[in-house]
Amino acid sequence: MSAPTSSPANPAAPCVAPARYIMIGGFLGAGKTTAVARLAAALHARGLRVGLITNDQGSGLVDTSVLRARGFATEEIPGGCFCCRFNSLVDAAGKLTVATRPDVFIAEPVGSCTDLVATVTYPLRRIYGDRFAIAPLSVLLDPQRALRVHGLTDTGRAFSDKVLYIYRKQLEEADLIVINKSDTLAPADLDRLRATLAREYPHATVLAASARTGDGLEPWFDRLLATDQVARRVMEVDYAVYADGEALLGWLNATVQLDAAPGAEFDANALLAALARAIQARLDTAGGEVAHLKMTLSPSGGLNDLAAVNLVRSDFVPELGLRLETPVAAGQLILNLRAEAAPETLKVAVESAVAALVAAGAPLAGGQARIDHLEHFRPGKPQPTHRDLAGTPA
Ligand SMILES: Nc1nc2c(ncn2[C@@H]2O[C@H](COP(=O)(O)OP(=O)(O)OP(=O)(O)O)[C@@H](O)[C@H]2O)c(=O)[nH]1
Ligand SMILES: [Mg+2]
Repeated sequence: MSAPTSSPANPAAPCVAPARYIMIGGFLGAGKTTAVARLAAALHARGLRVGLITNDQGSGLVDTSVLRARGFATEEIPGGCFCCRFNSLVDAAGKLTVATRPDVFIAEPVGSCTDLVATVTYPLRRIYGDRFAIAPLSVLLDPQRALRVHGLTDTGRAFSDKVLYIYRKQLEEADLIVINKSDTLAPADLDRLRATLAREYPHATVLAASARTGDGLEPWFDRLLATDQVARRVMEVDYAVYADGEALLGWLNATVQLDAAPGAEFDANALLAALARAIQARLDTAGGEVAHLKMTLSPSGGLNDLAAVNLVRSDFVPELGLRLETPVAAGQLILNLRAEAAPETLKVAVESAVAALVAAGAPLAGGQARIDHLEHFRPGKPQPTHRDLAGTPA
């Protein structure tokens, strides 16, 4: 693939080869951002320029902070999903083009979003066909969650039916279903899950990989680079059920300034883990199933160093994916929480967990926490900018 050159009149418009547009979807916590970072690194190693686009219903995104910390050019689209903010998606590609002239765009849609083929990739192809070569749509899944959804295990708390409607619709429109986190699966469970997915979603190719260990990624990445999405009839979506499902998910984004007592320092890794456990315990008491709690802590005045923690199910453990090597005197916490619970429940859980951490003294070295920004809401009814019922041929 050769690098596109941009026209001064319209910086998003390449004069030569179209940039490849890769979208990696999947439910909340499936491992999309981890996979995006892996794919971006693999493309970089092949000498390709990469531009990343993140997306969320709110602002203050952990994913943007994680991807930028890894050194990738990243634009974010806050305040609504790609389908409802289609023009922002194209603008984001334009901004990245001005900055880095990417050969490949990788976009991560919101994990509660579906109908992306009809509302994003088909319109992109129809309107900007000469600008983007659209790769097959990948939908990642967390196998532990998938075993529950497909009735292959009866352990753990489940989402309600309307949330599961979105989950299943995501898989229904996938060209490639990627069973991610294969490192967490016994071979027999992987076989059962693969067989179930192949039977229920016959249009899709089912792959297995681990974005964490790197196993199985190359064959998937090769497909994303070598093949284009093939147009087929779009699936039917009941937007009333879809909207109800989204509205069952509480959403909370916050940024918190953390300061140790004068002259003191605190262990950011331990603090993140303790805060995640405290929020988890409070939500567990309230009965809400966690879809994804993710937090980053960046030291004040630090460059790209970051500590990060994730929790992807109520009955799992918070995992520290990135660590800070040395204690910090102050830092900014970004917190994104999505769970099947009322937004007010999330707010109470987060605020009381932060207050308890300060009151305990030791985790913050006797310091203070100041919540600078906190938004909590239920995602609004999805209202796509476009909805194409058929794709123009590639
Ligand atoms: N064991 C294991 N964990 C993984 C793998 N891929 C991702 N994870 C973990 O899963 C958690 C969620 O990963 P993300 O990449 O943030 O998931 P996401 O789909 O982008 O989440 P949202 O953007 O919130 O929807 C993190 O703790 C990751 O480290 C994998 O292959 N194996
Ligand atoms: Mg993500």
